[in-house]
Amino acid sequence: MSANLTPPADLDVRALRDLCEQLAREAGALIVDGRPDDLGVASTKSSATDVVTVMDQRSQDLVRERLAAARPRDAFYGEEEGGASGESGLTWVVDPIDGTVNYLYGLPAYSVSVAAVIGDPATDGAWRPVAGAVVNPVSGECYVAALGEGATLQVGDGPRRTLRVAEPESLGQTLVATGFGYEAGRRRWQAAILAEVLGDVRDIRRLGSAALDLCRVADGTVDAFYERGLNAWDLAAGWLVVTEAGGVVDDGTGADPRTAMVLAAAPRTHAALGARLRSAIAVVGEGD
Ligand code: LIP
Repeated sequence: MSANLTPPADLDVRALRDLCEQLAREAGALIVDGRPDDLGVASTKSSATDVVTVMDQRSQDLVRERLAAARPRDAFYGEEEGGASGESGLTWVVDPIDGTVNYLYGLPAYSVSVAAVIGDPATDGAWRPVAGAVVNPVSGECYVAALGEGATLQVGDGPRRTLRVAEPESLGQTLVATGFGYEAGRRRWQAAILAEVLGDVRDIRRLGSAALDLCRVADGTVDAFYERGLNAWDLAAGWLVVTEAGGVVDDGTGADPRTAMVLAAAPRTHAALGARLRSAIAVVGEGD
């Protein structure tokens, strides 16, 4: 039975959003200002290219410490070591550096993603974001959203701009962001799907941070995003930023987005790209 994902009536989603923003900004500042000159690979996870740096762990430790003080009854679910159960029904889902390879190489496309979700992605399949923030600490872009409250982008100290997804005229005019996994066999499947789709869209962009890819759908700097292999921490905040900007985010079949597939776009574009992806998968095969 899926968990009850209706937020409690007294849940202050605006306060949760503000806390997401505060934590994402603070952790973003840490990973830029505290980056060691000799930054290297501290360890690897699913493959030799799935890297962790000391700053991934330091960023997550900072966010977790702040949450332990501010929200001690909530659960915590982060990309790096150190999850924790809770009893409030709310879980904080954190990617301390989304786009770690970009961070390691010094490519300025990485982010800190912090979200508050109803349910617990660590223990059951059903969960939904109610507040989130994604910060690119190099560009100064700060995307925030709260359930029913819209989504905004602030760059540096500039004004907060309300976000609305773009709706291109056709699939052939659609600029599509996507990403590739750390496991070679998954990348081969992703490349085969892309080979099927590429001729039917405007072009693709591969930025290297799913959280930022999702936010770019919300701000209209890309028209759509899809990727197989994302985890809750890549997805949680960006999912809400897109839906609060008028977009659709699901697994390509109408169910909640999950590791098998995340597809995000304005409604008509979502339907067209979803159909094209399904036909591509019918040709290439389901993959793993
Ligand atoms: C990354 C995602 C990206 C995906 C990479 C990786 P990480 O997250 O944001 O979209 O293509 O394979 O999963 O590992 O940098 O947190």
